[in-house]
Amino acid sequence: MNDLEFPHIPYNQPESTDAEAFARAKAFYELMNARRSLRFFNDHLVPQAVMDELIRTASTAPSGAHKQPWTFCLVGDPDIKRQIREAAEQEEFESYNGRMTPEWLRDLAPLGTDWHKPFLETAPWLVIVFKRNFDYVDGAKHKNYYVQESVGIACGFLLAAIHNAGLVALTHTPSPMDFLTKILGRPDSERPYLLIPVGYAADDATVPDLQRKPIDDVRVLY
Ligand code: IYR
Repeated sequence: MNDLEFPHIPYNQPESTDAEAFARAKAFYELMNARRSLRFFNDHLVPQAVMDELIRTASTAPSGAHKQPWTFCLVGDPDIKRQIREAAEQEEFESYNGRMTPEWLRDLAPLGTDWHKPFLETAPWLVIVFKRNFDYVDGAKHKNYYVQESVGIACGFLLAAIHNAGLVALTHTPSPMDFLTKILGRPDSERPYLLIPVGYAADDATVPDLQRKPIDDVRVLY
């Protein structure tokens, strides 16, 4: 007997040989290596049921003390998307015209980004991820742990799930993001973390021709 809130139960490790593990690891790498951030969406409406499965996947992420300190706001309403676009473009205009350092603007130049954000209206869905710094339990504030890490991992799961479903997404970080709290009426326990437009790629969509670092530049073996 124990009085843990989560009693421990046996874990059923799926059977796998090293060869199967390698084959699956390689196949998943190839799938994920084909993922790209997309800024050009078509207006095909992705069913909400698809989005719900993606968000369920994101919410399987590990989190500090299993507090699951995240909220995924799923926005398909054209009027709310327009409000978000207008507010984001105002902030981005300020960022591109004075708030970002010359070095930052030079680093962004190859990506071809600017303050215009039409994808915030063309993408059928915007997922706005909020981190929950604390939760209210019976009216009392309870602090969450490793919120930044937990929500980052959940966003990684979400991006992988989106790609696996054959959809595309962009990790958009308008700065500052407080306007999202206001537009979406979120409580003071939450702060915006990431804005992710999701949909299908436009027929004429392009992506920057970038290269990924080879493994020897990112893995140090001890
Ligand atoms: N948030 C701005 C600028 C921007 C910043 C980085 I770092 C990028 O990798 C891309 C864009 C924008 O979304 O345009």
